Amino acid sequence: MGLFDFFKKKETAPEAQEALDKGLEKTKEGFFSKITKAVAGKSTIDDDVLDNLEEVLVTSDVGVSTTLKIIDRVQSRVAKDKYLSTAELNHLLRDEIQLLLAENNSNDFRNFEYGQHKPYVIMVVGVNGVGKTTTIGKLAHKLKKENLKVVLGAADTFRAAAVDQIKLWAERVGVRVVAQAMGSDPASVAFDTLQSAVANQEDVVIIDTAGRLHNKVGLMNELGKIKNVMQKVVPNAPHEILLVLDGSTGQNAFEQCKQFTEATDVNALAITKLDGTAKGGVVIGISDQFKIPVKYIGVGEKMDDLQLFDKKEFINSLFK
Ligand SMILES: Nc1nc2c(ncn2[C@@H]2O[C@H](COP(=O)(O)OP(=O)(O)O)[C@@H](O)[C@H]2O)c(=O)[nH]1
Ligand SMILES: [Mg+2]
Repeated sequence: MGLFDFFKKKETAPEAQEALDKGLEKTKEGFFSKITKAVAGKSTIDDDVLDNLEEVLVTSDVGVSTTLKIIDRVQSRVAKDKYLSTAELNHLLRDEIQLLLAENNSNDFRNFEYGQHKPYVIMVVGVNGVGKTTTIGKLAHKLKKENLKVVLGAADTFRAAAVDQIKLWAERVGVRVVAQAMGSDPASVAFDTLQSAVANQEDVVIIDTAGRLHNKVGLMNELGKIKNVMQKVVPNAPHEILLVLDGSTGQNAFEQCKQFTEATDVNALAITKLDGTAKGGVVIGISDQFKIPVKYIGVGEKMDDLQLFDKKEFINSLFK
């Protein structure tokens, strides 16, 4: 298998499917109980049902603009195939959401130029607590299982606990980590990490960062400095700027996505904590509204609970 063929492989292993189904349980429960209420006493999909459906989607954190697009699509289907029964609503919704996402976000993660860079450098950004370090640990585990040599950079030097936490993950997973003392310059940690990765011929570098969203300029400067220093070692690094969003925060995740994409060139998203929330609809809205692919989803706290995101599988699982 080539260096990054792993990313191109579809993750349809039964365990992964099961973990996805389980991870989306709470979202499903919330969503379908609301839909059941929305169609109560109705046999066909009429304007009342559509109004209720709109409310269901908005309250499931799909976001207003994506909800309106979905309702529009359902409405045209209903206009075309008159007297659609409410029993057909679930399938109709599933199909229209899948079509919407396929049209609006063709820029899928499989199109990134993986194999071409060694080391492949990933800079992980996002506010404090969203799951950056955990996602890094899980991702390192995945890559290591594919026999890739991975090194982590502890560039969240803001809190002592952050450095300890990434060291702990590195130990559990069995990969190398480069760290300095708490309070040291994050850019210097990133520099050291890249330099040693080149010297050791490692395949993937994953740099953790502090999630301080003081203001846009501050964030831009902080991340810009880390990027500049990296480029002294690997000219086109970072190849991936992975923004981590906490799926359980619903609309806040949209807001953070907006702010980070304005501050830096985010080119991949990870949405975490879908297992603990009924707000999984956020993945649909974010996939639709930002032209940046959701690359990973987190469905639990354990090492194996990170999945490559596949729009079609995700929606299928939601409507299963
Ligand atoms: N249930 C669940 N918890 C998660 C997931 N990802 C991260 N967490 C938890 O979220 C908390 C914050 O994670 P952490 O990686 O420290 O966030 P960071 O501050 O962005 O680095 C930790 O308790 C993690 O175990 C996930 O996919 N599911
Ligand atoms: Mg952290």
